[in-house]
Amino acid sequence: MNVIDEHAQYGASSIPAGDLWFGEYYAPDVRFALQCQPVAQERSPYQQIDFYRNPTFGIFFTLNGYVQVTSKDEFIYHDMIVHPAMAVNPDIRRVLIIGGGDGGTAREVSRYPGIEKIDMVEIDEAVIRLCRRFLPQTAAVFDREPRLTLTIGDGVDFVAKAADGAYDLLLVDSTDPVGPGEGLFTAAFYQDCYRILSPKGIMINQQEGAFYPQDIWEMQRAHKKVSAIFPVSKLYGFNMPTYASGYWYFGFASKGLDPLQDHHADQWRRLGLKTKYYNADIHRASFALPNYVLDVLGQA
Ligand code: AG3
Repeated sequence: MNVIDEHAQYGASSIPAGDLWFGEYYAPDVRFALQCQPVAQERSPYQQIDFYRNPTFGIFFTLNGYVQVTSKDEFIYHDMIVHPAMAVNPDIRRVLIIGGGDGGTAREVSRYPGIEKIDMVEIDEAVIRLCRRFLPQTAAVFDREPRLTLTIGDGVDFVAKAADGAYDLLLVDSTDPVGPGEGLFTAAFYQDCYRILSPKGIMINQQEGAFYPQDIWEMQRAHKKVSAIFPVSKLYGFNMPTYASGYWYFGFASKGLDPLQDHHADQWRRLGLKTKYYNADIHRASFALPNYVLDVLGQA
């Protein structure tokens, strides 16, 4: 288990001995830890779900021991999964969110008046139920968004059954490729994603980190498969304090639109959306990759 109960050992710590810590291993010898109070735990048919409270990060929850969302930094992830694609194709009307049971991705999508429908398919109702109760910051959207249709089910089946060209934007807000998220990292799934996108369609998918070996391996596999199917397949990064190495990536894939050449910065700005992380400069900068990341992708 990832929860560790231990004495604070570093420096002249103000943390009293015996406090409870949540720890996530980034490598067998590297662990990120947050002092915590347990809030709720549930073992669903799909995964272990744990909610905690930490003074600095607020409420946070983990799936199978991996941090998913914290109150403090979720704005970064949710800005970055939604806004870049919306600034590339301002005509996006029909959106499909796969996963994202906390509601943060749906919340950001719902801010666009031009969006006509938001379909969302989440495999685990327990994530939604617990987020509604403990994380209204992200989950309140479920109770107030009339354009949103929530399906509890398997995203892989959902896309397999969806009609050709049915969506302008797919947001794959998945966990890591272990457990219920696994199918969302397969070539068959990406193939269906391609098929159900309109000609100006864009797919954004959670594509891991590029620093620790396990994350690198998963990033490489995902990127290779997406690039084999989509003519445009790029990676963009963002600073995520509670994910491994503090830096994380999304894949941007499309049938032709390019995230930089087709960036409609002025049109996006005119919408007047207030964002705490995303802006036009961040949009451009996020697609610039460090050499070691290019190396991971075989593009060095
Ligand atoms: N989705 C999971 C991001 C990856 C987390 N992985 C990790 N910590 N190893 C977050 C859901 C936000 N809506």
